[in-house]
Amino acid sequence: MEMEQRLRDICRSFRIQGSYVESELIPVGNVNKTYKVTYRREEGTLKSYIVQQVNTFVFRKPEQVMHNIDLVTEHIRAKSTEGIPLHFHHTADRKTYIYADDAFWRLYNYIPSVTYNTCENTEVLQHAGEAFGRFQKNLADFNAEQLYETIPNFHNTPERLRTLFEDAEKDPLGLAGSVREELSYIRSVSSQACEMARMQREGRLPIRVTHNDTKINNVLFDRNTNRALTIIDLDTVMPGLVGFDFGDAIRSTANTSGEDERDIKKVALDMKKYEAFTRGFVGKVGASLTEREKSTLALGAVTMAVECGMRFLTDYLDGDKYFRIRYPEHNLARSRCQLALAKNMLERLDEMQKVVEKYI
Ligand code: GN1
Ligand code: MG
Repeated sequence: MEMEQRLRDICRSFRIQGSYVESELIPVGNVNKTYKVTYRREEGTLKSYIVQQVNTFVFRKPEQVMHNIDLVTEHIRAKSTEGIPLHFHHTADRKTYIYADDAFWRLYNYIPSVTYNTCENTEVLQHAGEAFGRFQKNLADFNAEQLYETIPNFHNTPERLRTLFEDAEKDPLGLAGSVREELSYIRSVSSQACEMARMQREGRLPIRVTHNDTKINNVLFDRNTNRALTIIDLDTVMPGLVGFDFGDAIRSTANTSGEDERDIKKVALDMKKYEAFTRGFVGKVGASLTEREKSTLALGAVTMAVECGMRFLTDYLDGDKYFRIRYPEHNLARSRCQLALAKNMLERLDEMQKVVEKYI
């Protein structure tokens, strides 16, 4: 009851019209707390909203997160012709958030839909690729300098590499000896993994708006047609490289196994899934990319797999403080899986790039 009153007060702050009907906690995500709240409008129809409490431990500057989200969603909403755009409601003083009882809240439109954590269906994967490609395309004319870097150095691969080797050197838990093989593999591919960061530094790749969490479970699909309706979880929208958004999607969805498969013999790039996502993504955004961007998409997938492998390994060496684990060596297993995937992709890089070119 107490929570219900709180949600009603929040809805009033966001100027929701009609009478309150019900609310429910939606058990999604590991970071924020999400509620679906339903109102009956004056004419009798029901309308639902997502009311979300943002985790301010993870997002230390939530106003900056909302600044980014507000600009990006309004830009997309102004031109969107496909799907259903996200719409963050504003308060009377034009803010997309409120503080209530020391918590940080926001409210956006509820979109009836279905989501997938993993996906074998290549048609759905193509639709996911189209959704992320459309996101890029809609933001191709958006000046990324307007955005805050809400998590500094998020995809600064050389910095991630430095951190890993520094932590392996300090070795607070005495684990470095057991991961020598992984460290030496990472060193052997570090130049390739840092190549895109180098190009970025030298101004050879344009800075765009990137989503930075391009997993398939962040796409809402139409229940009946399986077409993508919108992309959610915009908390990490920041300036970045298009190849990283593409690459993170490939790393997470086009693996023959899960992200943390312990039997690395099972880990490889699934070429069918890769082709399906690529077809959708490149088909939507390919024409608005520079030649160099196009030529680095496949490398972006390798980069993201190595970088993710480094992040998991760093967290393992540091005592699992960042990623939630389900068993003691979970981060090590995740790291090995990502590195095995990177290895397989590096062997097939030309083949991967050919698929990109096929759909440009
Ligand atoms: C984290 O928590 P989740 O699944 O949204 C991480 C991503 C990693 C992913 C790996 C803000 O995302 O960068 O790719 O784990 N997000 C952040 O599973 O660090
Ligand atoms: Mg996320």
